Amino acid sequence: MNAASPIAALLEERRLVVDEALDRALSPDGAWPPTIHRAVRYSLFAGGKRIRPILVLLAGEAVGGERQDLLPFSCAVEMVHTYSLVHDDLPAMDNDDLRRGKPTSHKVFGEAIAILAGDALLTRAFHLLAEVPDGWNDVKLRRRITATALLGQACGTAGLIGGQVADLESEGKNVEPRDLARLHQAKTGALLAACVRGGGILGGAGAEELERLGRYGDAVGLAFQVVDDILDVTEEAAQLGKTAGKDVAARKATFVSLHGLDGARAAADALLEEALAALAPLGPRGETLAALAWHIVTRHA
Ligand code: GRG
Repeated sequence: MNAASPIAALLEERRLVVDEALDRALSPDGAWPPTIHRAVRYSLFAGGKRIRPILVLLAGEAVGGERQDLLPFSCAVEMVHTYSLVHDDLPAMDNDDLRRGKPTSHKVFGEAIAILAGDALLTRAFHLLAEVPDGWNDVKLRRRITATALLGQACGTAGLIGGQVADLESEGKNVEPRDLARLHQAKTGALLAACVRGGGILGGAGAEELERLGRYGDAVGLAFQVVDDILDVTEEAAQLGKTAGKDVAARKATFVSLHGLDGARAAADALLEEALAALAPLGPRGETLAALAWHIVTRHA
């Protein structure tokens, strides 16, 4: 992607907004006890792309939502995502040394603090969503509660955790294409889809708009993981900021191992088409989400 392209500028602007909100949502660096706050900030500000919180903002803005109503949910999804990465990198799981271009949390702070940093991020995400200003009306409260429940579902046993369990259990085994799609949808797709639906709900989407956003979120969520599978074999660690070639080394079933590189690219392209078709009736209001879908499918990191 050209750094001067409109989508690059838009992503950079939203990334800065999200980073500032995340900074405000956390205890300061020196808070007691210092180690846990250092560990939380180390992983959260290690240089993630912020795709999930940006999806929340763009989905909410597409239906006329105000940024201040979207930002707490944006921060919460990034906290949940970062927790999942910290825990996924632990020796008991993927046992990785590199994440977001830096040594993983357990390499820097030790395993116990890395586990607790993940726990702290997950806890703070839901704490933040429960912090509502005095004087909120029923409509705002209901939207916040609905989006929060959606996030809880996406990171529970039907989503992130279920997908991670299926992933761990699939290593070295023959996996059917349908089961792989289900695993990917749970491990990766559910959280990304919750970002889009949650953003839509918080932005005040009507039923038809929400249905459109939901279809877009499902397609983009799965496409994100298909592209992740492709990048694992086509890109170097320096580009990815994490160990490359891990899926092959762990004999993991991926879209590439099951369908080949061309098959995986075709699947990603088909999902992009699905996402764009879902947005089409939104007209110009869907343009930034369309650009983000295109960016997700054509990215190199
Ligand atoms: C530990 C409950 C638990 C779940 C772990 C997130 C996860 C499940 C595993 C990490 C490995 C992996 C391939 C996850 C799929 C999701 C994914 C592609 C994560 C990377 O997301 P990016 O590229 O990362 O958005 P940044 O660092 O840019 O935020």
